[in-house]
Amino acid sequence: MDIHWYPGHMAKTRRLISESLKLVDGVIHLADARLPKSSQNPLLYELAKNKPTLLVLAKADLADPGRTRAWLKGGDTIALSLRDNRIKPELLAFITEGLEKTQRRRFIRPWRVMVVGIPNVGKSTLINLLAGRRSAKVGDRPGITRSRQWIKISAELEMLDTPGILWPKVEDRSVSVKLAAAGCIRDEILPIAEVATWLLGFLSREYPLALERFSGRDLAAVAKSMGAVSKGGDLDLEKAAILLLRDFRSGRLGRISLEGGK
Ligand SMILES: Nc1nc2c(ncn2[C@@H]2O[C@H](COP(=O)(O)OP(=O)(O)O)[C@@H](O)[C@H]2O)c(=O)[nH]1
Ligand SMILES: [Mg+2]
Repeated sequence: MDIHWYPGHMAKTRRLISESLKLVDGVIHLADARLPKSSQNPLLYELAKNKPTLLVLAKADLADPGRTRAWLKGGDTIALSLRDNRIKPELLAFITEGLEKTQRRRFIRPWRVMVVGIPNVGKSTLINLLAGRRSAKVGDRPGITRSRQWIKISAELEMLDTPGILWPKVEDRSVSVKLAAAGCIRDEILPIAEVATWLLGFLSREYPLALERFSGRDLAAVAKSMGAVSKGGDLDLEKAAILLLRDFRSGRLGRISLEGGK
């Protein structure tokens, strides 16, 4: 395995999430629509085995709509763009209806939920969207802080103000490279040129149109087309990799999924 996590950190995160889970009626497991499987951490289903878990896929605006549709088929999942405020009623209905299906309604207080997901999937964005103000803290910290607070979302729903942060589950290099390309693991963890080269190979096979504006399908061609040149005049492959990944992550290469149905 190429990626090292610190067991102490993982144990602490796990414990903090478990503690928070005791307080809620259900969990929103937030994952990324561009990699709906690899951006989940199945550990959550183990930690939350007694709690209904609702899967929400964010960043659907960046994902391939056909693949997202195929992936959602028959499942109890929703895919949406958290950058679009108009999805709020749909998301609220998905959460409350999802909870109502699994347990008897508690009339004494609103449903209580928490958001859990790997870094950068959109947890803070989701909390801010539902809370209607900038209430979630920006910047990740492992697990949940001690000073937990409930945010009132509606008459029926309250949410913990701090999300649970799980580390990505990396099974092998084929998963880690996808997570890296999507920005779900830090760029320092895998060599960026390797990630960009993998992405170029994937795009040439699956989304060749995305590469049309480059003169070829390797990093050197990307460097040439994007003007990534060092002071000495050599092609700067590292810079080309950074620019390519930036364009992929922002959707400038088109709506692309790295996995999912077809
Ligand atoms: N395009 C797009 N970007 C999103 C979406 N959700 C979150 N983001 C962006 O993804 C980045 C990480 O979001 P953040 O909420 O901080 O993730 P967190 O680490 O899980 O809390 C931010 O730049 C968000 O603006 C989405 O649905 N679509
Ligand atoms: Mg956050």
